[in-house]
Amino acid sequence: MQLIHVSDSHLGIFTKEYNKTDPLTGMRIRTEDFTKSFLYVMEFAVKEHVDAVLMCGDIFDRIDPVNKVRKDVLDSLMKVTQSGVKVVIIGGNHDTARLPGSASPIQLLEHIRGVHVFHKPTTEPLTLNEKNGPEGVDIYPFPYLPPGRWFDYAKTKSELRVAEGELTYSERNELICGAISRTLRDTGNIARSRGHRKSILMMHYMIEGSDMGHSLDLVNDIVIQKNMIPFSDFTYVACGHVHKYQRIQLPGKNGMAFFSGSTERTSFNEFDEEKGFILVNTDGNRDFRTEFISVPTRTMRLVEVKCTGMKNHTKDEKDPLQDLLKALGQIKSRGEDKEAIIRILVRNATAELKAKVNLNQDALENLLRDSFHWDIDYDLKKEDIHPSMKAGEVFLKPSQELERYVVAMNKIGENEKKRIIKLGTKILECILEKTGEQQ
Ligand SMILES: [Mn+2]
Repeated sequence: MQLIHVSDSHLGIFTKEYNKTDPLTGMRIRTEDFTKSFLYVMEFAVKEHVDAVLMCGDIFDRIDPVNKVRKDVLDSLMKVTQSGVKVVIIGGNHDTARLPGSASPIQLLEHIRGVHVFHKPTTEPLTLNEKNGPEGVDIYPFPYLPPGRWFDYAKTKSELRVAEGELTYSERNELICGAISRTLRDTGNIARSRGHRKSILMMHYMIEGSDMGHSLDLVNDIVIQKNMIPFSDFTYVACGHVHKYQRIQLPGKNGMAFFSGSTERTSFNEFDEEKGFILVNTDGNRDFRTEFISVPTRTMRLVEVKCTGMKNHTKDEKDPLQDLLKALGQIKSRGEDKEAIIRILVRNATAELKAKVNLNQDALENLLRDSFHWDIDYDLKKEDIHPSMKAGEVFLKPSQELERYVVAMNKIGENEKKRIIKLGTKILECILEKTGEQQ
């Protein structure tokens, strides 16, 4: 039997920094990138005649995706299921409603024949059978639930007497983790009671020890401790939530949990991560064979430029702005800028270079005009990070600051510069005279 394990397609995502729209359709290009990656996986499923696609949470980036995204997902799931491929969907933190009475966008998909949606935990397995063969596998869905809703599962008769507000943060946390742990154990017990059937646990949670990549937004999350997963009761543990593809060793000989990772990069933090899904082959006795299949995505490129300091530079010293422009020119000549998201990271930068770049935005813009988006980040020299620490050195007198600023300007002639400095200094003198300060 062949299965696809995929997660975190984050359809409908909208990021402020990459907000270009397609002039023909009016649609946001970056949002469409995510749809394209998702459709690539769906087309693969149809082409390779897999038996099922397991979607481990966060298909949608938000609880209220736009209609275009809903339609794209509905259309593609219709196509996939009509070709005989089953689809199992669990909720993630992005596409699960916070309020118990509200609805999640994945619930719209459960009306498609061949699609199974789980937006709350259940110990009841779903049996999937091979399209053209005798094999079958039990699926145990363990979707994401907001912490507040886990609290309801935690309530026992004695706990009910304690109002939620009377609990401390750690008491509340303990109850939630206890509820998750208990539900996972019950699920494992059911799997074991069904004998030696092949079984898959699908979940959308971070696991202790998972590599979050450079992503920092998962810091305050519920973390499943490794010993909470009754891994020996499952043949395969399919996880979503963490965006970097990885396998996690669980205690014991064969214990292993897999994160397929996201299908596109949700932020620049993921720039160096390969994106894709896992093709799972259930043939064989106990262990499943897995293969990571990558999905085409938009290139994110980090361009690191090392600049020599400009402070007190003499005429013989190289101009760091020229270093930067030269590095970008090389990227361009290799065609690496085309349609890419580029971040320039200037190492060893000075506040002075930063000011110079700001004054030469159009030169950079012109060089990188074939890119999809570019921005610039500075790894400032230590003394330039906290100028107030060295007030005497870095914070010059107003007239000196003005002179330094004007001298660094590019498109102004020397005589003009002298005139600006002269006039500016006069203005500063007047101001300082009035406020009673010494120039
Ligand atoms: Mn998630």
